[in-house]
Amino acid sequence: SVDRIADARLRARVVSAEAAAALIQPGETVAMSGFTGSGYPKAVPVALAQRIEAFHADNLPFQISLMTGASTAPELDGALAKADGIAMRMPFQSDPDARNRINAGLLDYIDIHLSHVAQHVWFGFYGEIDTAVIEVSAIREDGSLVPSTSVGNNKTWLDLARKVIVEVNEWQPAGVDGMHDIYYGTALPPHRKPIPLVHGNDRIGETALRCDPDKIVAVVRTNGPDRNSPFSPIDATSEQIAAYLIEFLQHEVARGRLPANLLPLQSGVGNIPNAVLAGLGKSGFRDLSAFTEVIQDGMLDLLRDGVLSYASCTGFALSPQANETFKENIDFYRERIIMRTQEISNHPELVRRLGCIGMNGMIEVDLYGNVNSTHVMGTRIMNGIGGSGDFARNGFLSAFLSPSTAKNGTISAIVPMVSHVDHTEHDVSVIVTEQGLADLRGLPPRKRARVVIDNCAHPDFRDQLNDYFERASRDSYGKHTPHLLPEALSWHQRWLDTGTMKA
Ligand code: 0RQ
Repeated sequence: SVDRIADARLRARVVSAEAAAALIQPGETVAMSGFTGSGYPKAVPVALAQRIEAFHADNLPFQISLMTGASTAPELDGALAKADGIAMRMPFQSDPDARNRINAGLLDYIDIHLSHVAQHVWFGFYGEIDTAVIEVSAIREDGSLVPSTSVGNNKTWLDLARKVIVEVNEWQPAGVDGMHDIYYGTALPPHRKPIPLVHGNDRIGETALRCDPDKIVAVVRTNGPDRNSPFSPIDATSEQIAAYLIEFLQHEVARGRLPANLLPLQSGVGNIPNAVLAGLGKSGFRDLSAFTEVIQDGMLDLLRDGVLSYASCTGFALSPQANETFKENIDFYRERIIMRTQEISNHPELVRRLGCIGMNGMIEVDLYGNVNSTHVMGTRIMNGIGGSGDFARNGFLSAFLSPSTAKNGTISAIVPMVSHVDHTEHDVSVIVTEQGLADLRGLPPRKRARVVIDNCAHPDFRDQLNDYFERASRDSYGKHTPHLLPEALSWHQRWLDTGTMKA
């Protein structure tokens, strides 16, 4: 087979993962590839975790600041968190070990919009990047780097890092070459120009990443799979939520507010978005498109069946089975999938121009439509805001989806006041639970409360919500957005004290 490292200069720099990890020093800011479990480095982070553990065994300090595209995998976030090797993490994670350390107050986590990451690093808000560790699928003869299954912030990391370690992963299909679109036209204010992308499937960049070969200090060969966690089968609750959302989209088409093939879809990851995608496949829609961050199983099926004509993304989150399908049909998918840097996949200018339809999960929503996507009981972070805010604020419309209760029915996802705000009432168009859909567009606060309670709340909590809202409407200091401040967060405190939000 053809050597994936076609550049002889860089072939001469192949070393072991341990030798590469030895080039990373305590206190460094390290920027790695990886987005929702795809395209992250497989070997150097594990070797780095071992190096850190050896330091700690000798009572020597060793921690890094770690930046990526989004969440990664046990071999990256998990290994480094377990080794107590991360001082600061940004911008998104979903690893149980990292999450526990963050919530124990041992690891500093900065949760920011995914579209902000590259530009904030360029602006200098996070200091200098010492090392970039980037997985690629191949190195071309001219030294350019063909990304693997995610692009994320790799362009920025390669441009800004003082030194670069490249992992070349032979497990990734060689046929991804040609799928990527790396835009090199970004500049810093005041020199920015419009981004020349008018249709979601326009190509505006190059198919590979550039990197000054003098900065590449090590190349490591790997052969390992992406995280590829299986999806649980679609349950009745997810299916019901999906059905309400799809009915709403059909209604919008009938009213002439959306074209018959909708507008480019953005979809979060998880069970409910997967159910929405499966539902779209069965609903008679054709010629749809996706301008989103992540492609998960359901989108591959829609592409295969011709329901979706193309999908633009920055990474994948596939089950092992879907990954096999992807690899086997890579030539088909390469014609229909465009992988971009995350500053472009999530760019507010483009999301606004294209009129994306955002569909994301949430933890809880309040009577007025403020959404908490990240913090359980206002204090324990789950994952992070990810890209949901990029699409919620800037899209054509934005739907937030959740079961109406959590933790065996002890928690209402509809609360008087959210315990943490990720998406303000100004950014939220539609709320969907298995009880129904609340269309908040064009409604003032008190009318929003009415539809949220009537359409979305679980019957077990409806009386309690009505009671709060009625007393608030009577006794509130202001009657625009009525609240009883001493009670507004009492549901959360009650759950913490008694294990249920029920009064
Ligand atoms: O916890 O597993 O410990 O029981 O939250 O909840 O119902 O499985 O739903 O996987 O879709 O996650 C908001 C977290 C929903 C996700 C969130 C608990 C629940 C469970 C997971 P357990 P479910 P999902 C594109 C867009 C932000 C990022 C984003 C998310 C766990 O959608 O991370 O949108 N969104 N990115 O028990 C207490 C509540 C709860 C609750 C749920 N009200 N109170 N716990 N849970 N609701 C992708 C990227 O940006 C990369």
